[in-house]
Amino acid sequence: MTTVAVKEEWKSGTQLTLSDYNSWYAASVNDPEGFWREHGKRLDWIKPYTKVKNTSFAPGNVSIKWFEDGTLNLSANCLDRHLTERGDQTAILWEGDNPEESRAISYKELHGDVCRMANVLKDLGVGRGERVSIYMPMIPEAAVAMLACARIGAVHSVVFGGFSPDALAGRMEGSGSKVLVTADEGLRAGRKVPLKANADKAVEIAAKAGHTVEKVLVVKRTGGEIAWAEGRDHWWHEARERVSAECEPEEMSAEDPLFILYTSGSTGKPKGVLHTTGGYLVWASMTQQYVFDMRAGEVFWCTADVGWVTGHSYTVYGPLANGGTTLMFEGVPNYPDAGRFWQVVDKHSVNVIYTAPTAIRALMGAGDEFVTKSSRRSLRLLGSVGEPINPEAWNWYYRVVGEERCPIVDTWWQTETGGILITPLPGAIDLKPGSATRPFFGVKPELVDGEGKVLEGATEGNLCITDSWPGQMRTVFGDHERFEQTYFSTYPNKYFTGDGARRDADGYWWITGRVDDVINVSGHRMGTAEVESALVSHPKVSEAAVVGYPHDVKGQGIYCYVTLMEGETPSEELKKELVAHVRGEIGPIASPDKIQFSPGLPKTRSGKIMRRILRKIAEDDFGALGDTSTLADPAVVDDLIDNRQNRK
Ligand code: 6R9
Repeated sequence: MTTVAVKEEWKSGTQLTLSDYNSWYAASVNDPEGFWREHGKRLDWIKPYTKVKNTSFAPGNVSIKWFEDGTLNLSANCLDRHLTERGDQTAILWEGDNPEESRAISYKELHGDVCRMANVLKDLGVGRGERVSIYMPMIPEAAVAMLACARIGAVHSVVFGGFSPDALAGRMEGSGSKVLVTADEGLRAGRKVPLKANADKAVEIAAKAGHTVEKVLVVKRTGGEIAWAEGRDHWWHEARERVSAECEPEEMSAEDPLFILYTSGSTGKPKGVLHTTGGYLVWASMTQQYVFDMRAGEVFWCTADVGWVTGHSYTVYGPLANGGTTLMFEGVPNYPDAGRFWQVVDKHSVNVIYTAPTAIRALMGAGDEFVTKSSRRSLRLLGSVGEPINPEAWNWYYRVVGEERCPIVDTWWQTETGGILITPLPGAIDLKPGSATRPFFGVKPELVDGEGKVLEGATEGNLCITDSWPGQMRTVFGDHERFEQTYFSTYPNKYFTGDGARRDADGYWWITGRVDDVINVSGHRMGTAEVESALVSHPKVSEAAVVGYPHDVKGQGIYCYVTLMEGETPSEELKKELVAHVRGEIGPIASPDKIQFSPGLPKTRSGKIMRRILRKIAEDDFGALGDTSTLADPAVVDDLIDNRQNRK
């Protein structure tokens, strides 16, 4: 694959050069203590830290603390400290689902809104350290709610608005949220999303499980009909009139929890990834500045929903911590048509767009004309995140969208890492389509084989990180043992990412995808175990095995092998019923793409389903099934293949 060398016009004078990158990187790994002592100063601390790094990946004693004796408030860092210099500058530029609707909110206004929401939350009984769930559409009030929690020292748990009532209930229970912030309805591609109705159901489901949600704060978005529980439900637009627009920020310790975000793993229920205040914000703001070469007065657009970590770090916290203008988009890439992204870019003179390969592939499929009829002159940098970007999509993004003017930053990271870990710095690092290139400051990636042996040179293996960085997650909420077990037990003394990667002869990193039972569907993480448990909760299903398979637009699609109960008959109707069932249990993002009824599943004699084989069959790769000798009943495989071939 050809390298795209740094172009002269990518260098800005504010950005680091390659030699800066090299010397900063060396300093960051040789003397992390000294490096971060200096860079932690990018935040406003109430009480400056004297301790910098106190971290251990040792088995049985994993403990991660950064800047631990410092105190600060995150919302003051994102708002108050910008007021004198840029109080009237737009902080949030909101573009509605409807192309006629947009709003610009200045730092001053945002500060007032956040203070009001903070006071309302206090009136609803929220105190320091308590959890608040946020189930919102992409409207500015979602960011206001997050910042308001941070202001009063409450811990937010944002739940993606596309999740089902069941999923929301589980997350409210898991985080112990007594207060929920939601909206009457969301709006996506002209269709209404019944958020409050879902929230009502979720509160009921949680109540049955013994968890009481005491208060629901409701933002009016569409004005649609909703049910109302007197005493429990409160309108935001009414409550805000009763409180002051000033709210003193709470002084928080750097290691006080900031947020919980649930994410899928390879086993069991989603984990509550916990991030704390100081290290997280140092990481979000520093990566925001250097990866996107942030420049004053620019408009930065991260297309991710605030329900995902990318929306936390790069729609809300990174841009605001640095005093930038962040664009928040309520809609979808192909509504009213596949030119929407580029219309928004032109309308708001967007300088940097940060989106996912799945969106790029979908727009690429719609044809170049949707792109070429826009100007896009304002764009100078393109970002990609969420899944590996195939070189074809990379090239289209580079050539057609960016007209070879704009560098692409392919950024690899995870909910667990808080922010970007492997990425090019534009203007410094030559690009290779499909490679996330080089580690960010302080990040020490390593490749190991299945036994944990460290692999050197140009090679491929399992991706680990050998030392802590400030943005790293601190624990799984309420379950530190699961944290250690999940991330630090496979390869002792290292953080295991769950991804596979290749390092080439130039030291560039190429992420190859998950090596565990997590699949990546349109950039959304999905545990195959979650989809399986949704399927088997249907009364007609006795067993299910779910794997990913290559999908042109989504990256991976969801392929389900389903064994029915005795006496049930496979049918197209039943397939539809199962798809609807999974959507109801988890949400539309978990919709199965293919269901294959399978009277038997390939199992080892100890009863373990051999997913390796199921993956191959789903990929139509029948010749490469590998060793099937350990199967309890090898004939099952032939049946599955016959079935697959007949049904295509
Ligand atoms: C930020 C985010 C994390 C998983 C991660 C990996 C995949 C993310 C990627 C990428 C290749 C990239 N991933 N960025 N793979 N290249 N640039 O997406 O967090 O939702 O937790 O997903 O996404 O597999 O392990 P999250």
